[in-house]
Amino acid sequence: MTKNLVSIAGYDPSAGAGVLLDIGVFEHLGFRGFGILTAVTAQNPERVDRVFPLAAHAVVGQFGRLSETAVIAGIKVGMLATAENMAAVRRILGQNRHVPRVVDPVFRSSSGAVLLEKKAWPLFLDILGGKADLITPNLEEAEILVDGPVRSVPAMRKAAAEITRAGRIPCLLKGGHLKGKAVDVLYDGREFTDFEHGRSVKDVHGTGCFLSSAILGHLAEGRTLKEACRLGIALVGKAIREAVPAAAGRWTFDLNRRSNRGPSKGLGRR
Ligand code: PXL
Repeated sequence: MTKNLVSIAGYDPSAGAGVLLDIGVFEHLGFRGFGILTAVTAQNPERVDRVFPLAAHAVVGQFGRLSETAVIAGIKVGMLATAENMAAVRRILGQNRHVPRVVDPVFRSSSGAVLLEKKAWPLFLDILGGKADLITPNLEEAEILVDGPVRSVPAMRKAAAEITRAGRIPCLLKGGHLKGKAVDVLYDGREFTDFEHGRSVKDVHGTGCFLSSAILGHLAEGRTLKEACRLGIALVGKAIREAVPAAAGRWTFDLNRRSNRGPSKGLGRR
């Protein structure tokens, strides 16, 4: 039977990021995707214009009714919007220790919009600590989590270990924006694994959402953490190569590209 994975995240109407993208990735990997909304955004590839957070009881209510009847095989957490939602999600994750859980710490959009209220940033590892199997910060998010610069591979190792210690969660620190080679560093609490990959010349929206969802899918298949990270990184790399232009010099994933007829022209307006 098809297994069910849940994304608890924000709503980007274009499916470039957030719950809609996550569900697309889950389905691509052969799962059924469920979505619990934490916030609705008004955005396009140029900017996130508005964030409309949902109340924490709306998040709890969505998950509560869903889990009464559906068997959930894994949970991915993305944009949370508010400290109250973060606390609500802590309880949800705590009640679902038996399934793989991946947390993508979303603080700001690539265009700079605040996607988690700033007062929640220093509390992130305290509140969600010990409640997941993996946390997947990029360099900027790692700098927020450790409150200091993270600009080199040695600094990434140090930060990944610090995040794992403070958050009691294994950490995959993504170095895609690093000067020099692109390398992601996994620290599982015992050892470091480096994943080197090609640097993308495309600025693709939603790569963090995509990767965390793909890793969750591979964990739910029963893969080890290291193997799930390796497969997730490979899949997002392939999806970036197949991404299509959106607007404003940005690109968007197109998981159906091979089944579409003819070359994709992207979202198509300008
Ligand atoms: O890529 C971070 C992100 C996550 N979730 C939602 C978003 C964005 C960025 O815009 O809109 C809903």
